[in-house]
Amino acid sequence: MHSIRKSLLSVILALLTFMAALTGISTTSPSVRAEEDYHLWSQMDPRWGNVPIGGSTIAKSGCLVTSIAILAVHSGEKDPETFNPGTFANSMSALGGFTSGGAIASWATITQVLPDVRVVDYTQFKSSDQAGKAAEIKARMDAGYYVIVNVNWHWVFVEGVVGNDVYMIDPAKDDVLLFDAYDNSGILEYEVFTGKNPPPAFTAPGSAEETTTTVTEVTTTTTAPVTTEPVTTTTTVTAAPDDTYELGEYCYTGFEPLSIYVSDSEDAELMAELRSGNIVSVLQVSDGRGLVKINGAPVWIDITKLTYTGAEPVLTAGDINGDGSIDCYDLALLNEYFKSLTYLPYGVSVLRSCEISAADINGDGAVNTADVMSYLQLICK
Ligand SMILES: [Ca+2]
Ligand SMILES: [Ca+2]
Repeated sequence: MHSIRKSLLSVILALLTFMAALTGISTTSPSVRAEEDYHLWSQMDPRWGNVPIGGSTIAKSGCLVTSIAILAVHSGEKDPETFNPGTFANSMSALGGFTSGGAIASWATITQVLPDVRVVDYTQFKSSDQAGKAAEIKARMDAGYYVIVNVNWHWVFVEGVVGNDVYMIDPAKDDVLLFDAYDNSGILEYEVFTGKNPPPAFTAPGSAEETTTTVTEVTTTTTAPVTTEPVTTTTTVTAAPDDTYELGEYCYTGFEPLSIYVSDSEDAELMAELRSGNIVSVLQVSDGRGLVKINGAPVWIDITKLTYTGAEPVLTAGDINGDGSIDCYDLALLNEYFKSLTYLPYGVSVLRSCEISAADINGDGAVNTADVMSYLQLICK
């Protein structure tokens, strides 16, 4: 089963890599910086470009390492005079933090090196257009988090959002506007991090010369209150009747993982952890708790922490995100679904059941390699 999933992932990876080549992720020439300004940090910088990460180097595979190093300085945890992508990579390597391919082996290792930096979410964009994606990033940053965006497997640090413009620090390019430098079709995923301090006020470069509208938007950005995680269903419902809650699919939207234990006893075994965006199916409700089945075993969880997904939309075959077209966004969701099968227990999913049904693009009742091939034929024609 795993080998099937692996081969599926390989096919999707190959396609997306091909698309990345089309959209032109390029590298810039190495350059020595006169002053230590982390805004200019490049993964190709000769001071650390050859520093090994697993079997690779920062220059070859260190875009995420460089982006996280930028985050550590930008958020006030580290001083750029004594810390940079090279020192960060060496600290990670000392803890076995990289795979042989140069990927970060475990998010926890990042936090061992940078105690204030923690991965709290890794997710697909829900929106398919620039405005929607910019709004998603801004919402996370207004909530006090940092965002690093994945563009066709290349990672860039987001410094701020003004209107629909997403300003980035790109380890491989000098460009600052995300959607000018990269095609929207490749901007599909992002990772959310904590930092020592919330994102500092951001002013778009040259904004003094911009229009009044833009300046107003900057003001909105800089004065937005920093809030804690937006758990939307934390109200006490002990006294609420059970018919308050519908039976059906619920989504967990909190940033912190929600632990599910086998029972209420203090030494109960951890059964699963729900992450933001995970879907569970509630079969029964009692005393503010919902009965779900995880790996076939019934367990009660706090339904007040979950959000009812509502009635199922009617989705046409192939259109997983229901935006009316069948494209790489749907294929990316299918990719995410296949990946999730390797780490989520049965009963927890990244997709709603209606979305899984829509992923069965050839309508044979199963979601598998044949559907991936159908997507590839449709998208590549
Ligand atoms: Ca779609
Ligand atoms: Ca199928």
